Amino acid sequence: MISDESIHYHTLWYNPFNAASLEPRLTMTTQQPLIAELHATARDAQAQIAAAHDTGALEAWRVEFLGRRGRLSQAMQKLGGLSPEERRAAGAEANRIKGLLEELYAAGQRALQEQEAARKQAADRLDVTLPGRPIALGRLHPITQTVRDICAAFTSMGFDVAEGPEVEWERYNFDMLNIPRDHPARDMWDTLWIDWADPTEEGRRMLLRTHTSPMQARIMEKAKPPIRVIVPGKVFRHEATDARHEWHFYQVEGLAVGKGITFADLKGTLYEFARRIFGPDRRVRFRCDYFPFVEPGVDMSIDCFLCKGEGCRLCGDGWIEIMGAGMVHPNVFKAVGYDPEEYTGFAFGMGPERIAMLKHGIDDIRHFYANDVRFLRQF
Ligand code: FA5
Repeated sequence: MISDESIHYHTLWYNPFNAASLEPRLTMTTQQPLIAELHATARDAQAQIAAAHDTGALEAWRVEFLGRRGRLSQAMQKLGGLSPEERRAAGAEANRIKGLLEELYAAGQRALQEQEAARKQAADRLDVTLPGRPIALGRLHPITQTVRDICAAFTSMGFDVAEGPEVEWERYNFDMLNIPRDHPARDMWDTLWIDWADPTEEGRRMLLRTHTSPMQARIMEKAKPPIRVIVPGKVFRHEATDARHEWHFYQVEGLAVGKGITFADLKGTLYEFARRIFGPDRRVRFRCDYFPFVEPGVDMSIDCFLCKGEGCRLCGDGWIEIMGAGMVHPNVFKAVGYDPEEYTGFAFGMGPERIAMLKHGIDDIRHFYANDVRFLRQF
């Protein structure tokens, strides 16, 4: 806020009648009564304007000294009663005083304008000492964190990371993986088809990929062994949901191809992966399973965190399946132009949601995509 002192200061600063400027300008003072009256008017004007702290007071000052019936006017009316010589001298002095009073009035106006501007500035002032509003920091979704952990476990074992399309051709999702059209194994994946087929090529139908395995064919089609790669990505199935099943979820595919790769390499790699993700105390189970693109095929399960392997509503038999795996089928090698006599390899496909459930003790997969921040904030 601007103080009274500073108004006073401003007024004086512009005041042509201040101590420095007033005296020399009144050196023409004579004993002529009208001139004496004019000088008294000027002194009073100067003294009173310092107290004009608002527009009302300044206007009152103007009316009193410069108004039509003000003191200067009244003094000037007396000029008519003077002799011509006295009138000339007093008239000149009256005009000079008038000029000085007008300057004084203008200075007062400027002072009030500055006061108003300063008041506005003070009112609008930004208080930089107030603490700022905290920026709400987001965090990675638990599944993103899990996918990254899985990728880190495999990259540290020498695997590369690749990604592929979520909208896929039937050829890569099924045909090249040893699942021809009308093969009953297609029923293993309830498929969401895209209502579009390539009219130039018979059988080129589109779908939302049901697993990340089509990337096995895409990668082998382009690259030559040795291959060691993992493929994280989203997959989609036309499936009813329950505590362990979503209709859209992530998978991380793995593929290793080279000369002399055996089932022992597959087991060793996956044991090491389980040790890195779950620690050494978790139990791992391999069971024979069927996938058309591997031979032999297995699934890998981890003991259930909820019932500690006893069997419960979440797991059923005490184990939660986290991935399918096996040795790459010779027909898949043939489909991509590899000689199955020369190369062998293993492949696996795991579900990060299931892994996150096991790691964090989450009893329903649907929590991950319900997007309830109270749930998500815990990770
Ligand atoms: C496959 O999708 C095969 N492509 C995996 C594979 C790759 C086998 C390479 C052999 C060689 P499966 O349908 O079992 O397999 O799915 C693999 C994993 O995905 C499961 O073990 C499970 O962890 C996860 N998964 C499967 N269905 C769902 C679902 N509806 N919701 C959440 N996770 C699922």
